[in-house]
Amino acid sequence: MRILVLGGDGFCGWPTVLHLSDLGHEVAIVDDLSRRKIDVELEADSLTPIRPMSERLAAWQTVSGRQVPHYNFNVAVNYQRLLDLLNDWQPHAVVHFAEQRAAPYSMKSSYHKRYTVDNNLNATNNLLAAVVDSGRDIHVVHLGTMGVYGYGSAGMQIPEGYLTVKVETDDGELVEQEILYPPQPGSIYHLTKTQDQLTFAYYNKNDGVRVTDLHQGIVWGTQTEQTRRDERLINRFDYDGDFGTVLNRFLMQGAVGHPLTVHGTGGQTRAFIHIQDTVRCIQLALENAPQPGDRVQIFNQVTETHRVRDLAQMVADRTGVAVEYLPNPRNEADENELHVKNEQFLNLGLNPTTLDEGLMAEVTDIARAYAHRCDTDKIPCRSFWSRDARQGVERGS
Ligand code: USQ
Repeated sequence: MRILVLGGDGFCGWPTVLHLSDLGHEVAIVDDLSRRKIDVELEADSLTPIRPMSERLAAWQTVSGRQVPHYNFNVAVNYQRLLDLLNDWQPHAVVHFAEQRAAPYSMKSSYHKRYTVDNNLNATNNLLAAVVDSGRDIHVVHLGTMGVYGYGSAGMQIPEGYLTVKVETDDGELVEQEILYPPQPGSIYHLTKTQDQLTFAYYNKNDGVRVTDLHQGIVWGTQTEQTRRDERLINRFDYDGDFGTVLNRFLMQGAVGHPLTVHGTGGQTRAFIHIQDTVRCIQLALENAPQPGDRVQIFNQVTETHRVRDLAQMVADRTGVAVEYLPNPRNEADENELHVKNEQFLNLGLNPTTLDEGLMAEVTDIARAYAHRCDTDKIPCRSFWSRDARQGVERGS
C-alpha cells in the first residue's frame, strides 16, 4: 500500500512510519516540524536525543534499505500542496496525526487555545476536502482520543464510538437509534477531537469518504521494534508539564528521584496503551478498512485502565521514590470509574503489551539511561484550567 503519514515526525507518527515501512509499504511523511518548534517555545527537550528529520530518514535507509520521503508543510494551511501531493503521489491511505495533541498546552493561554483549534480543525477539514477534490478513494485513518467520551458512563461499558438509544416518538412509540456517543471534552485539545468526529461523519455521509477514527488512550513507553534498531531512530519521550503524559512522567520521575506528581487524589481512572501496540493498531486499521458506503469506523485503541494513584504506587514500589499528592491544575473529576470496550482490536489479533511486562524495562532502558538530559525545572505543570486552579496550585491546596 502507498501510505501518507501526516504528522510523521511526532511521538506516535514516527514509530508508525517505521513500522509501516518495515512491513514493506511505501510510506511518505508530511510534517512541518511544529512539534520541534514547540520544544523551542517551551524550552523543553525530549528526554531522548531525537535526531533531525534528515538524519532520522538517512539512518532508516541505512538500517532497512527503505526510502521515506519527507514533505515539509503545514496541512492546516497549505491546502494546495496537500491536494497536489494526493494527486501526484496517489496514496491508498492517509494516516492523520497532524494535530496539536497536548491537553495542558491547549489550556496555557488564549493563544494556545486558538492555535490548537485553528490547527486541528483546519488540518482535518483540509485533508477531507482534499480527498474529495482529488476524486480518489483514499482511506483516512485518524488518531482520535478516548477523551471524546469524557471518562465516565451511566454504569455501562463505553462502546466503540456509537451508542444505541431509545427515543419516544410523538405517538408514544419507542424507536431505536444509533448516535455518536455524547461528547464530553475535558480540554480545548479534547474539544477539537470531538469536533473532528462530526467532520468525519459529515464527509462520510456527503461524499462517501472512508474513515477510521481511533479513540486512543494514554500512550506509555518509548521504543518500538524499529526505533530500537539504531540510536539515531530513537523516539521522543516527553516529560515536561505540558507534553509529558502521566505514566511516562512517573517513570522518568522515578528514574531521577523526583517525587511522583499525582494531581489531586489520583482517583482519576484512565485508559492506557503501549507505543508498540499503537503502531500495530494503525496497521490493523489500515488492513481492515471500511467498505465503500460504510459509516465511519470507530475503534477504541486501549489495552488496560488504571487509576493515577495506583500507577504512582506501582512506580514508587519499583523505584523507591515517594508519591506526592498535589493540587490539581486541571478541572476534572477527582474519582471516576472507567469501563471501556476494546474488543474490535483484540478480535483483529492485537496482543497487548502489559504494564507488568514493560514497566521496569522502560525505567532502565530509557528513563535511567537518559536521566542526565532531564531538566527538573520542566517537571511541574504550569498550565491551569481556570483561575481557581491556578490559585489552588499557588496556595498549595
Ligand atoms: N496527571 C497527574 N500527574 C501528572 C500528569 C498527569 O496526576 O504529572 C493526571 C492528569 O490530571 C489526568 C491524567 O493524569 O487526570 C492523565 O493526564 P495525561 O497528561 O497523561 O493525559 P491527557 O492530558 O488526557 O492527554 C493524553 C495525550 C492526548 C491523548 C490522551 C488520551 O496527551 O494526546 O488524547 O492522553 S485520554 O487521556 O484517554 O483522553
